[in-house]
Amino acid sequence: MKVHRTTFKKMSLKNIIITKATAVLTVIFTVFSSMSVFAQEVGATASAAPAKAVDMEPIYKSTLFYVLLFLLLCLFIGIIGKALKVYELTRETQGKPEGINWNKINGVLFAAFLVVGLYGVYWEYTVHGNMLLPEAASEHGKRIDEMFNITLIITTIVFIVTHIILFTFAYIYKSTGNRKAYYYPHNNALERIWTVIPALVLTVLVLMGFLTWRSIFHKVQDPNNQPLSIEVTSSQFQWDFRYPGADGVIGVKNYKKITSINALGIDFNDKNSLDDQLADELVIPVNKPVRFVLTSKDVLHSFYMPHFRVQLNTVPGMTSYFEFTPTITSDEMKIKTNDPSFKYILLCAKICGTNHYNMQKTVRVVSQEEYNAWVVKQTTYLTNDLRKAFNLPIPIEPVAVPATADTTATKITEQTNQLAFKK
Ligand SMILES: [Cu+2]
Repeated sequence: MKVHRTTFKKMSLKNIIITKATAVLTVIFTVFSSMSVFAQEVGATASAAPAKAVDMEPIYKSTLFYVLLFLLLCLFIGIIGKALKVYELTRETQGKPEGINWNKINGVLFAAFLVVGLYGVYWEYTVHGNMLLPEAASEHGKRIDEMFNITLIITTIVFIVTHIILFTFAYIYKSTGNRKAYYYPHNNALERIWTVIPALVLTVLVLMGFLTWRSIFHKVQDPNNQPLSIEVTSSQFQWDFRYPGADGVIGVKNYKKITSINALGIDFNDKNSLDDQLADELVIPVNKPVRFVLTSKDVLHSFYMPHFRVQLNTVPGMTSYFEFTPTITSDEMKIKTNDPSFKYILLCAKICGTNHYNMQKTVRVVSQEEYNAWVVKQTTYLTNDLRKAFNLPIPIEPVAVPATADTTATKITEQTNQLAFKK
């Protein structure tokens, strides 16, 4: 029987050593492989734009430094543990009482952890709390912020109270050898209290979330203030914006119509498409509802405008909608945030591929007059080449021809560039 147990012990020790070695090797392998992938990508980008060559040596060096530092720390802790063990065993063989009161040390560590931890929470709330987004720049955003704040207040109170109780009890009631633990297996009243109170609080929070969600996604439209529709097409790695033109309606599109000159696959057999406009930046009028029609050409992307508290996935093969009303213009926000370079931004919030981080666009919220002046200057999507492709009559407009031809040229170069980049 004894022999059996020793073999079992040896086996498990061996297993532990093997597992630890495997774990360390896995970490090192992962770090180096991800670093080399990163290096390749940086190399690819660097070759695309030779001016920006990135020196990888400092990155390798610093990673190696931290890996070695970590291994050294493990070794150091191991040595201290062994030294203490030897000390304890020596005292035991000499018949002396235990030299180190571990219960006391653990109790003090618990108390210290409480103080340091609570200070950490305070630091986090003040230092990083200052980096929070400015006030919501949309109608529904205020409701989302309210909900966020209520949840944060409740969870903070619960967090602080429970942690004070937990660590104080661990300190006060540490084992001293004079006390015996009180056997207290069950109390129905306590069970009821700590089941009912969280259930009630969570029900209120979930209901609030549900009602807020409904108010955002099931809006009753005001006939006197109809929303402006803007179509957003996401692809790796860009956003394309289509404005509805004078008729206020965005035309139909169909992926089967995608060609080298019709990157979005717009169907010009639909009359509503004829006056649709392309825009390079997102400009929206203040205090007017904007209805974003969201689609994706390749993978999942996420339409994310943090200042308006807007985020929704764009999904290939389906259309999703997000309607909201911006309430603060870009200029007003510059004054409110005391930052003359303030810009609203649109980001992709899905890790959609290697150049995901490049999917950033500026959003401008302007007055209705400024918007009207801006929108008439935007080019129409329909070019003469597209007119030919869809058998539409080509108007004789000497001024418009070079401008439209130019847009087509840029579109095609853009696409060729992207193809070259993918290779
Ligand atoms: Cu994306």
